[in-house]
Amino acid sequence: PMPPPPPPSQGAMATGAANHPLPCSVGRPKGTNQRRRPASLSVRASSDANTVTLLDYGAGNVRSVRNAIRHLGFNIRDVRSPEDILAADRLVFPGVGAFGSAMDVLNRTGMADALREYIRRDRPFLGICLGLQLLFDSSEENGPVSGLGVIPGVVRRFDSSEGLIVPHIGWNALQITKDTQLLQGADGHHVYFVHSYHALPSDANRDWISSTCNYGESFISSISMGNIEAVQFHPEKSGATGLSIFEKFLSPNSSGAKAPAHRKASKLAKRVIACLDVRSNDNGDLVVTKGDQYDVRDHSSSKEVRNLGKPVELASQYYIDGADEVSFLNITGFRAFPLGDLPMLEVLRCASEKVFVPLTVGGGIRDFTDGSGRYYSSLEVASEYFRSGADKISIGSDAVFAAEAYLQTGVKTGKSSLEQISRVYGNQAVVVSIDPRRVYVKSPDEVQFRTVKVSSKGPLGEEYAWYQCTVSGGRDSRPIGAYELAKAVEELGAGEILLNCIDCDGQGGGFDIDLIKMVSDAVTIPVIASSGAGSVEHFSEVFEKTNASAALAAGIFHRKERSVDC
Ligand code: 1PR
Repeated sequence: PMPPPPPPSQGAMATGAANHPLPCSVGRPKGTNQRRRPASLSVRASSDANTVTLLDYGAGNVRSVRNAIRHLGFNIRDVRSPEDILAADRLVFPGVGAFGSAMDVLNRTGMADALREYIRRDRPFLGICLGLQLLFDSSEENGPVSGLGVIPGVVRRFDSSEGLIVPHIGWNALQITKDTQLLQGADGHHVYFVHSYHALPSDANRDWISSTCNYGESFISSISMGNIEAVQFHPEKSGATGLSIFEKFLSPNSSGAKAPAHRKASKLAKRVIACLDVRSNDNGDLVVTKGDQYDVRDHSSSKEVRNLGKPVELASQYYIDGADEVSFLNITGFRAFPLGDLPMLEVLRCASEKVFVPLTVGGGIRDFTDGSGRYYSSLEVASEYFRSGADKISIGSDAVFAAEAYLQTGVKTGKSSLEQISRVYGNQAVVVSIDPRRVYVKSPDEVQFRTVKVSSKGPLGEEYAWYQCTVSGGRDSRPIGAYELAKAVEELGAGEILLNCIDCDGQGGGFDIDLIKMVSDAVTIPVIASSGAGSVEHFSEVFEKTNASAALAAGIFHRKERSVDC
């Protein structure tokens, strides 16, 4: 589930208000059947109508939920003790991390009993993602593990044995099964899901279900009973539709913000991702830039880094234009240590206050020892990105080295950045970015790597090509192909692959269909097609001809040739 948890060293109790060192100049428009009895708990005085209580049990980053609540004009009171739960007027519970560790914390702190009691009293409650799953009897996740036991049923993993892509990541349609205020007008709307586990409808829990969603099979996307609501999707990351749902919970008399007209398809939608390559220019300002085949310097005599605008402004614009996700790639992160890169962290903090769809950030995620000899693990680097507002992180160079080592030894050491981060944060939070270059060959026998028969022959009439991976932003080529890398990183715990192609980058001539088909047929995790979009037809083509789950583009949006929602 999203958002992901931080490293275990962070401690287990409520974290209090999100750390928020610098203000961003952001406008904030206003916008039962209890089955177990808890131990007795006293109740404190209750709060004012504009304050919502947030159960952040310290297992992860709930910055996005906080940002959405504040954006809708509400204050947040953090739960610090079980009594705070019982004193709440309105409780939001964005469960994060794995089911078992969440239940451990809730049981150990007495919050599990307080939650059961709060729910038994039918007090206003909104569970999000794991916050829905925990209401059930138990989960298979690293288990079986017992849940809160409020709703009958077992939470199970999606079955990927028939090729279903797991995690279920992306925008999928709600099918409303019960008339509730929360989901009024949301039938058929797409909302953002990211999860590998789900609860299934049954006779025993039928009365609870307020909507279902279809992914491989029909699963429970929300429940509603009296004042108890919970959703499997992320309203805080579901754009205007999600904010409208959230607002209906926060101020029940509102009709919610205006949600966009609903999209008709009733299956997982293909995503369109706006990408911002970010780096410091020669004056030291962090700018959005864009390369041609990864060369971001002007071809004029000045050779300056191309400056296409300010990162937060552009990200906000693409969100408003309808991007399904926004990615920031810190393209020189491989040089400098990103924790020293405070402007980039500040960009993330500010963007996450304005952008209510998933944010991915990549660049420089690796173990690192700084000039003073201080060692930072890649997990610390990733944690800093998550804390600053990222929903997913993307690893480039370091994943190539990890895959090479794995393919050489056949041993998963568990120590690579990819393995560590996906173990702690869940694989849905870890994207691997691949930067390959096409290498033509006359025959597949010429190389040990997987080749494709290319649609357009090479300069010497070659009919085949393999795709050689690179590191450090295309500067160094490595002895591994994109196909081999993709398979290896899937095994090491990647949740998604961002598949670039240096030859096509910035050219506007279309995606490399041969490459994308080869890789998206080879793995069962989602593949994001990237590089080369120059027209609307290029997006249609890549979705028709390959198994890509999403398409990412940069130049076409920066040049304003097309708006994201075209
Ligand atoms: O290796 O973990 O530090 O990560 C570095 C990250 O920065 C990688 O994800 C790598 O792809 C990216 N990167 C490094 N150098 C460059 C560069 O351009 N010089 N940008 C770079 C990669 C490629 C795309 C681009 C698409 C779409 N950018 O993400 O946005 O090709 O472009 P288009 O639609 O204009 O064709 P690490």
